[in-house]
Amino acid sequence: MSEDYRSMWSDLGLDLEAHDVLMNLVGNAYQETFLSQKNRPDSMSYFDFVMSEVHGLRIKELLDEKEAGRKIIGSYCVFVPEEIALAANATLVGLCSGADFAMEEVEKRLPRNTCALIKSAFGFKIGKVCPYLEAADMVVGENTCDGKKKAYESFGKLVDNLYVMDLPQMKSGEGRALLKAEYHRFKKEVEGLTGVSITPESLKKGIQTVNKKRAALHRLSSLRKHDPSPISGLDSLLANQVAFYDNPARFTESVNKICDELEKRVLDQTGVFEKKRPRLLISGCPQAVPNWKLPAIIESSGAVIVGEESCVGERGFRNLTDDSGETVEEMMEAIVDRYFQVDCAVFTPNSDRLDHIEEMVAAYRADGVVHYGLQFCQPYLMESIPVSRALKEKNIPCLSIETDYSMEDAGQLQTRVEAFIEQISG
Ligand code: BJ8
Repeated sequence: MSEDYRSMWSDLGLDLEAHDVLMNLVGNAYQETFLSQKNRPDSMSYFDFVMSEVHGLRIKELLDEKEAGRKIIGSYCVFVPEEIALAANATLVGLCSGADFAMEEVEKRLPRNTCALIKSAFGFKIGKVCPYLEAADMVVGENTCDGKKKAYESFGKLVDNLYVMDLPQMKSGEGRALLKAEYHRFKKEVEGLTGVSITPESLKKGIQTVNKKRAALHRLSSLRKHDPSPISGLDSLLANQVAFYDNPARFTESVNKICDELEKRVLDQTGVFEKKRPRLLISGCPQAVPNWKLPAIIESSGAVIVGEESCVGERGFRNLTDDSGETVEEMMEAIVDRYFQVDCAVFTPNSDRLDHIEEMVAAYRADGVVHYGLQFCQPYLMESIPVSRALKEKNIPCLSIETDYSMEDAGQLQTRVEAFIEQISG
């Protein structure tokens, strides 16, 4: 990394020493997990570049955008509508929450039995290692699970620009009305932040930009329906992860380029792995960068991941937003309709999610499902029980994993995953 970046990080208030530690950790994990894979699509080099510059060039771009008058909004949840941010001349970025950091300090502010994702958000702030968070003009929290909801009360004491969005818990008329009211409140807040009023034209453009990004991700995931899969689950997950902070138009173009290459592979019947492998679907909690532990274990154990039923995956980009409205009001309705379909486990009841898992198993021709629940995540761990029961009733093998971000259980996970793969291959 160049000296320019060091002064940029220092100006953002990062702890350079701690940041070096984090960057080394991510760099080594990336090398071991991604670059060591064989037979990767050539166009994945774009993502290698993005990852090598994850706290460098992209942050510089965001700071340049700020210089030119745009605002940066950070978020921790796929319920924060990027369309509205873009329409008001702001850029939305996902905030890092995929690695443990400054845990001793974190556990002075949060109970030990808090999920790793929430702890990570605190650790990156307390440890001063996330330039996205420090560059953000507004940080959006959301009332989803109880853990996040209560944690934002303390988080608000660590960041001075936290905005909390309320979210419904039921897919009822009242729930939709709450989401609508909250999206209007968010729109007003963003307009206040940027000083730019959203117009029908800007909102339509925002919707179309995000739709194109999601359509490119659909195209990529559809290619994984082929057997053999032309791309590894790890590389596809990486694309899903990068979607949260890359420039949307450039990201879309790069994903489409990968898809062009993968289509050729499909025509030539060349997969990413030399021999046939069991096909698995991962379902459950989101996997933020650099949380690659479980997928790395699964693919190094001889299976290929063909889909993610996750917010960093199909749950996050499944639906497009209708862009046919002519007024801001009509398009806001379409945005509410689109997001109200997200089947996060914080909703009750949440039968749509089970239907989606079953649909995905069929569409991606998966031989089994690995349910991924973060330790202490009540919503997903609770749902893992009815999910695995329903799958087993349909003779779909399911392995429920409960883990965190540490590598302590890697050996044990490997053993369980290998046994599961053997069971479904036998
Ligand atoms: S829409 S999944 S991104 S809330 S893992 S913090 S649920 S205890 S992340 Fe999520 Fe939005 Fe839902 Fe998606 Fe709580 Fe569970 Fe932790 Fe979680």
